[in-house]
Amino acid sequence: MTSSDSLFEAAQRLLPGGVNSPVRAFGAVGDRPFFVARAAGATIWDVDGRAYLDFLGSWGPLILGHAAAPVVEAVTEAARRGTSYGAPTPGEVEIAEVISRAVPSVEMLRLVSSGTEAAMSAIRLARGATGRDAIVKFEGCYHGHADSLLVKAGSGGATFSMPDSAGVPASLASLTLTLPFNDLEMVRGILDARGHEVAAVIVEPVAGNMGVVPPAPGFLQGLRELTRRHGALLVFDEVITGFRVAYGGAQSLYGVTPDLTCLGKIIGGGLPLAAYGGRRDLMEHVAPLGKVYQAGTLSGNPLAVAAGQATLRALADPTVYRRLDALGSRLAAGLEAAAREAGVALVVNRVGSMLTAFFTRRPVTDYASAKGADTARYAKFFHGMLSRGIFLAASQFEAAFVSLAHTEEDIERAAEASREVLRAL
Ligand code: KE4
Repeated sequence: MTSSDSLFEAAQRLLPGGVNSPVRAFGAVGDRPFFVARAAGATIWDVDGRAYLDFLGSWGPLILGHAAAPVVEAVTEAARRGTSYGAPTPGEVEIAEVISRAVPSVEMLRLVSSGTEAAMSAIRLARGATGRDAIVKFEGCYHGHADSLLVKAGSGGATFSMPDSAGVPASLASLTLTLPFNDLEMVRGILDARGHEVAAVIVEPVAGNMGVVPPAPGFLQGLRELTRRHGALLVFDEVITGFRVAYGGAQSLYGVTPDLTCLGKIIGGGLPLAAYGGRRDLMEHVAPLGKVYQAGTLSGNPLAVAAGQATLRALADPTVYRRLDALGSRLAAGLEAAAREAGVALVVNRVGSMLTAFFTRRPVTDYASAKGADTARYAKFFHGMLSRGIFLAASQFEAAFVSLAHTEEDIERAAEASREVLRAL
């Protein structure tokens, strides 16, 4: 069996950094990645036969766990009927109905193949519908790698401290105004001064890409009021939080209705499916109905839709979110107790089943305070947990996720491992 090391050597000759997405390279924790052979439930096995309890869940999509039976059956069945047609299918209508019922602000939507495409298209739509060019985003929030949004981004951008990517024209970046997350007064100031230029304010309603940072009380409501006052659109990037923090997403949890919503990850159940949608009067600007062009060969792909339908069907059971929250709460409490016992400064931010343990003693409420965390300590923690068979995000500035495949015993095992690792830090 080819080992992870030999695979990584070969991969580096053909793929930049040996990976197809930067954060997978383990660069931020100073290591080389393992290569996955297979996964089932909450466990991943690498090509060298090592097993890991998985708290990454493919960066969020795997809320049912790996190879969930309903998903595997649905995808297998769909594949037998063909994989892509370039023509509409019943599943696209069915999943659109499920999403619109779950997230009522999404009166109309367009399926795409990645969260990047969803956010990029939502921004183009906002600009096309308002006739304005400027957008506001928040430092540390990540909305995929479209040029306009790869400015002071989180996730890989935060990890590698390259907030502004090479290749993004300054002329374009200058149309993106970035503000500190949770700072409503700064938003008020910018919109009072330049609100007439702003097409949209885009925000992760619960930030996941600087590590998990919940919205301060009133922050989202404030964004809603300020954007409405200035005729700017409010775009919730719920690629992580959609169907994660609640069946109706963060907008249902916090009671704030955006004009447009981006979805991804969970709605594809681990296959490439994402969406942008919202007010009907806005979505009617999208081609072929309107003049905002967006297209995709594999948009609404039948296999991805089948995986998404099976996943959303399982999440329609309201008890699942109580279970996800209970498991997430136990994991957070376990980490906090272990840190107290070891005398290690640790702040755990959590919303439901998404959480981040920051190696800092200060509250983490925005990008600046997140960046104050001790990333070297996080790297040691990551390695200590990995050597005990617990797989976390290979970066301090990402989220850990609990799935419905995790058991109380899994959580206890992770908490026990953290006790050992934090003691040894
Ligand atoms: P994708 O293009 O990676 O499907 O989605 C981009 C995106 C958009 N919005 C939010 C809130 C996101 O979190 C993401 C992608 N998240 C990262 C990690 N947090 C994906 C992991 C990766 O880049 O490999």
